[in-house]
Amino acid sequence: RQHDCQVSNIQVMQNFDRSRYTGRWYAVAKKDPVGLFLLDNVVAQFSVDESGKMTATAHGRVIILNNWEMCANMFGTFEDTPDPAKFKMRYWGAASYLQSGNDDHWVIDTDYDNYAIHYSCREVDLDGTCLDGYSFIFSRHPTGLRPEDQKIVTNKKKEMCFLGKYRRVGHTGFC
Ligand code: ODT
Repeated sequence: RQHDCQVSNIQVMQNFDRSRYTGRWYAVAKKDPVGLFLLDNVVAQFSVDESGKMTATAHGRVIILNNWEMCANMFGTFEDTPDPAKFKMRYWGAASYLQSGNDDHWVIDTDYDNYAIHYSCREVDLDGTCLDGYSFIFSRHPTGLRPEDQKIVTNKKKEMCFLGKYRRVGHTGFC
């Protein structure tokens, strides 16, 4: 039941605390959606505003118009849902030709100080599994995940049915 790949059965972070989640997160791995956007050098910065709403900025290397490489500066606002770890993320770019949209944004697991696991399913199939989704593995450390966090992350990749679908996200200083 836990690994039946039903999007609605995927467990998310219990008692998610958005204020402990604030600050910088370095993407270390990513499962791409159809029509991937952010390639590498991806860093997200989460904040909580005066009214308690979560917001974020992110940057990353992208290639647009087939061959133009640039650093995309992105913004996101998060709409709360009844589950404290599940949000709707409205996002847009600093420039109009960058991607924009409204995605689910789920925090699957985090210890707040070292690792975080994000999940978004853009399209749920008729059988309840995810047809088009993406996921970021984040670290507080630009150098990557600590060895002790790696098995937690591997287990969660299995639960999300994304095991084997991630690629490493490098940090080369491009952005
Ligand atoms: O890169 C892709 O292929 C799809 C992802 C595009 C969404 C990027 C929007 C970022 C908006 C600012 C929010 C930052 C928070 C990021 C945390 C997780 C990933 C969206």
